[in-house]
Amino acid sequence: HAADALRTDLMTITRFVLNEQSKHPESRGDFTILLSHIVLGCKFVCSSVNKAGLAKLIGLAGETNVQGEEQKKLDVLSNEVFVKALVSSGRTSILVSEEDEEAIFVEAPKRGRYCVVFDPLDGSSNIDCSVSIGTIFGIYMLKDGGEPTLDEVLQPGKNMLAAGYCMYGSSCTLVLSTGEGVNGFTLDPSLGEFILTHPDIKIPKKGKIYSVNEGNAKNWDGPTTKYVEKCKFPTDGSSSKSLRYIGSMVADVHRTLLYGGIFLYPADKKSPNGKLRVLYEVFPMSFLMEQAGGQAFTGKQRALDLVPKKIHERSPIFMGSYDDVEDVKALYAAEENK
Ligand code: P6P
Repeated sequence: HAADALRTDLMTITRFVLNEQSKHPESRGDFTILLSHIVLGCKFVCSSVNKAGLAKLIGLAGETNVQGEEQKKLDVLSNEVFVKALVSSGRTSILVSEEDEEAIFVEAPKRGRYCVVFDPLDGSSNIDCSVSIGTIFGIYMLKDGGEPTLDEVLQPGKNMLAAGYCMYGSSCTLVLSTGEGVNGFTLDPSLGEFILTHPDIKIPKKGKIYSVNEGNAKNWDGPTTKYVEKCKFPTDGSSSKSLRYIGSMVADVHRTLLYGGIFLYPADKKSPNGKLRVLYEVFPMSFLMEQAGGQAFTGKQRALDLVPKKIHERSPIFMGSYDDVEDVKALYAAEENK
């Protein structure tokens, strides 16, 4: 009966968020409505990503529409879906998307109390070889009721109310934190519902995997070079770490969150601020790592303490198991004290 009870007592993401909402009696349910629109966007992208290969290979009707328009690139399509879903939710005032150079200010009648920063399809260069890709998002509350300005989204990541990602891989998995731990949900395509499959995710305190693009090694700074060296040739008698690098942030971070270890995209001589974007890659993933008991460091400070000055600003990042990031921090501190 227990198995039956489990099967019939479906903890969907909507029910989960409503439970969270019930802990805040003052809540008006706006956040729940906002999240339901983000979830809708993820379901759409999941369906499009899964069809993309087929559409491309066998020229399904979707490839060019009746007006003979070229099929939109999947990341452009995904962006349009998320922007429309978020604006129509009536709960947002400012949107920052990796796909749009300028922030989107929602028209007055449709405005709400939240700002959403997102990468609608991160890692989209990996679509053609069917490597997992994902949507990454973070949610801020408007600081004050006035006319929304860009300052409302140039907040440190520690001010985020929620963050998450949806990974489009062998299954469609949505990992979410609303500030009280991290939970993972898997899309059941037969129901069209995200079901709680990974309750209360905690990252192992120390891991056996490091994840970095070794091809950039010649341009790394001293502490990063020393750290990677330690992973490969440990001097404390421990065994070497394994290298796992997929090149799609959502996939590399998801593996790190579940298995432990460290994901790093350091600064290098060519890109002194690294490659990953602060608002919609570094902050949401750092938020999740801290909520899961790990940490995230930029080489100079706690990642979530960064105050971005521009919406597409980049930062170096070291994130994952608490002890592994501590090792990186010690090497940067030693460099500082030279
Ligand atoms: P590199 C994908 O293009 C992306 O933005 C992230 O998803 C990924 O972690 C990173 O870039 C990979 O960059 O330079 O190693 O190919």
